[in-house]
Amino acid sequence: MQDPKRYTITAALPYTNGPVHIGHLAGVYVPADIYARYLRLNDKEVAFVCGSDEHGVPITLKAKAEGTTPQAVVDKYHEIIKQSFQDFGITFDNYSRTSAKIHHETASEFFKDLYKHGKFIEETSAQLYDEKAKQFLADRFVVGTCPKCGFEESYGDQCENCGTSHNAKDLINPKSVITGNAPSLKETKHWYLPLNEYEKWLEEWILQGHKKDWKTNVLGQVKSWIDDGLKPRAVTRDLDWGIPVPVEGAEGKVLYVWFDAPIGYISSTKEWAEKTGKNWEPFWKDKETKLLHFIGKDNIVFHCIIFPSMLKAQGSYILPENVPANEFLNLEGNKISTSKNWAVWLHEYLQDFPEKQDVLRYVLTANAPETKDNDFTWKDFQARNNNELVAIFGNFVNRVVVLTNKYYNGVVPKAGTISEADQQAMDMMHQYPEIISKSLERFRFREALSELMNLARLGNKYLADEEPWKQIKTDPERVQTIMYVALQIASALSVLSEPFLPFTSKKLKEMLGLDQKTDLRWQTVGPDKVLLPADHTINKASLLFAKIEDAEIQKQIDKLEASKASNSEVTVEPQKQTISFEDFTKLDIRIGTILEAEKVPKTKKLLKLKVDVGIDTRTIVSGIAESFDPSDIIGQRVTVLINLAPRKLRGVESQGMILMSDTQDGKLSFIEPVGDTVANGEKVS
Ligand code: B3M
Ligand code: ZN
Repeated sequence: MQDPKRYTITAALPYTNGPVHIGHLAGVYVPADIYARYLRLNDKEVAFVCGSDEHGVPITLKAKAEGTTPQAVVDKYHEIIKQSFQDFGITFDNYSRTSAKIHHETASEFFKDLYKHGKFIEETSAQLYDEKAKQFLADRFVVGTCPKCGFEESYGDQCENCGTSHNAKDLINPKSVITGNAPSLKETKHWYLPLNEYEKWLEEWILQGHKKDWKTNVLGQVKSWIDDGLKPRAVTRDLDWGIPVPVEGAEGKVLYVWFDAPIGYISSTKEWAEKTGKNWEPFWKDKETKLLHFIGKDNIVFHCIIFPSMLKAQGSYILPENVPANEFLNLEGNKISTSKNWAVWLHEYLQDFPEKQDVLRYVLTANAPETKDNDFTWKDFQARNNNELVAIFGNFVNRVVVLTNKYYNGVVPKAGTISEADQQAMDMMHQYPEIISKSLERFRFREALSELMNLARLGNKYLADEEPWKQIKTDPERVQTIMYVALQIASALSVLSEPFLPFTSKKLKEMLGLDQKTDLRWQTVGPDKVLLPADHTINKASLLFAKIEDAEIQKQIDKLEASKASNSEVTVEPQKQTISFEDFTKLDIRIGTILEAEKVPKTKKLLKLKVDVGIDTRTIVSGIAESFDPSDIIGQRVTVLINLAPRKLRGVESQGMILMSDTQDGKLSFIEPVGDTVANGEKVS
């Protein structure tokens, strides 16, 4: 779509089972906000909507864990999340919540509409049931082995290891999260969206229609689901927390959270329209609206397959033009985890660094997980602040403002003869709106930010080449021109930095006396307009960025270490039920040596090993690939349970199990004999 009339920008609705952390910010909210701000600076009509996702199993589980009600949980986190987004400068036009009346109504209507038009399949079938908890087990209430990759902790609706989305009944060895029991089967009626009927259309719309403009990670996931074949997907659940299924014969059932949550984008837009006296419908129904979903990679299936199929089934809605999903951000080398408290929480960051919103925005964008998972470290945070924001951006602005005040009492001097170097610098500067736009419009936020920094570098280089502080003694007239040019570069920075560093942009505009101007736009930075004409008065210099000292960083690292330590205390599992000696003697455990190791293709966790266990050399498939490189473990002594019934994992028969121990840093460690006098095949008893 070349020049849409308006934009609807959605950012994934955060689950209200915990606060927002840097992973959410880097993946979703910072890029979405940059984009929305950029569009507004270009005079585009934008509805940037979000809200709290307050249904679903994670909320119910959190309430159970905290010994409180789901309502209390969502009320608490909704406030924290909403406030922290605001303090961080995320400019949602509306931040709603899915417990809002308008959302319940909108989602119910949507369901009823599809129901009335025969878009669902109604089916009674046996589903997983926890006899003790008296509850059906779907989604995150059940874990088991992923049928696709063999990951043993897959959830009922999605495997966190390989990203596959499945039905709870597909899990191998399912286990109730509530009681730990193996579920039984019980009949229940549900409504299914027959995704299989949309397969061909999805394939044409996305894989053929968008193969050039969508990110490869998104296309890759979509292709793999379509290749696997789409199946009907239940959009209702047997739960007591959620939006009641609005048809007869559905008592005690609610809408599946992933059915109602994306409709939350629509209800948030409606809520905004009501507040502002606008009409919401063109934002969702006019073909000249560009709809964009900003999400993390674990949400791709829902935004590219399920929600579009719902919209298509309904018939009057537009479809997303793009779904620029990001990969994941890790923290100090480990996966961010809400339950393990391994995270930098936004509301805590804002307490510790109340004036440094832009530093975090900068680091998360410069290091955004756009094409692969990335790592956030506090050392990198410090280095980027000190070596880039302070030393490049801050330094340039500071020199310009200080010298202008020193030489001319803050009054912009008249330019004299423009030299070749002056012209070059200004020509370059005038290209930046377009250079940065090009990157932004392709959702390359890292690249866009680094171009912004190149503009600051251009300013620094210009000053370093022209040396006004030296020339002031010999050629004061020339210095007038130099400062005039440098001031224009600073003013360009104040405008173009706004989407990325809004707090800095505001401060800089104040410093340059541009804050009262209401006509500053992206394209104002160009050859036709002078932002700081001669005789305009600027203000005194104030610091845009301050150096961050080691002690401040150490405090953050200590905080993480402490959470790791307290975590490891609580994660030591309680003792299991006692067993008889006879039970124990059934286990045949031997010492062995790994002879060969290779990765099982298309899995993250699995290694195929050849292990000499004394009696024979056998194949064992082991879920240790995230802790070890195959080449590093050849010759490793191991402890092996050899009489475990063989089972197939990803097509390979595993004839035993390597015994491993968990480590404090979430990896695995071998259990090996001390010294080399224990031969392969020796028994462990
Ligand atoms: N609540 C976010 C998540 O998976 C999920 C997004 C809903 S977007 C409609 O963390
Ligand atoms: Zn999996």
